[in-house]
Amino acid sequence: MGCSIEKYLKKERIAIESALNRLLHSPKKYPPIIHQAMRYAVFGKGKRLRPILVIAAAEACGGKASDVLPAACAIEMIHTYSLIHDDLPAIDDDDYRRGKLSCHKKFGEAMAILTGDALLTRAFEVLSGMRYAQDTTLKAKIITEVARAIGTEGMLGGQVEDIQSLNSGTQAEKEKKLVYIHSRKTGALINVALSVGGMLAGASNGELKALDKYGRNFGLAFQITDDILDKKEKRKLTYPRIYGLKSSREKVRELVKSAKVSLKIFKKRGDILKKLIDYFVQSRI
Ligand code: GRG
Repeated sequence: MGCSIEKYLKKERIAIESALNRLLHSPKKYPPIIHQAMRYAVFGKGKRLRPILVIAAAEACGGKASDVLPAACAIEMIHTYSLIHDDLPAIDDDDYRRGKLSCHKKFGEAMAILTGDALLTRAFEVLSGMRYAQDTTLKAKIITEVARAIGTEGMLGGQVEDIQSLNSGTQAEKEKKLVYIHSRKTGALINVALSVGGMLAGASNGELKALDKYGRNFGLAFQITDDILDKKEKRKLTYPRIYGLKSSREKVRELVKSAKVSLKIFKKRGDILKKLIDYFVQSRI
């Protein structure tokens, strides 16, 4: 695809946001407060990285963006749920998210917990209702993979370890723990976004393996970049804290390089995925 990445992102973000608007209940639907809170949290200044990865992966495998939009929106709903719960006083205690008050600051803690639950539930309802995935075995596989990626073996497990992590042990032990946390807390959803896009587009095993490799490198590089840029980082265990900024930037560059190598199988169709890692990771450090 020979278009600039900014144009591509603008076009896909418009498509994603209008699909989210269709897939989320009306703010007037009873009980209105929960539907208003769900929309409040979803329609902030989000980058829409994960749904864009669903679309780009599908396109790299010969699929169409319009066919994967509901799945892309489901992934964004799950991501938004994780942010709402992460911001709660009991976890990260953040007052602002996506350029405005965090969900619990706007709607209260109880409603924010329920809003996260509601988005998670709605995401699976959307995945189960996907009309374009005629193959019910494939649909079940996708639902299982998403559930696994965000459960205790994935995103939730990473979050648990992150909350408990201590800055102790040897460098090697700390790095092992960091990779465990990042590959689950941040990486698992990024990875499953790519594989859902690929699976819906009928990707071959080789293509799915390539997306997995790209996703692993992308997820880790994205999290290290976030930690490099986040001056208010409260966690004890981060790459910059263990290795310093210079080595962390070097690590990001290595991961980006490896991610791009894994895209060879897609030839020209992998160009957008290449541009995405440059845009969301490489160009930010
Ligand atoms: C389920 C209790 C419970 C908690 C979930 C896993 C989790 C807690 C939270 C993950 C949220 C988080 C802060 C992950 C770190 C990864 C990260 C950099 C998230 C922000 O993603 P962006 O930058 O955000 O893509 P936008 O707003 O652009 O979508």
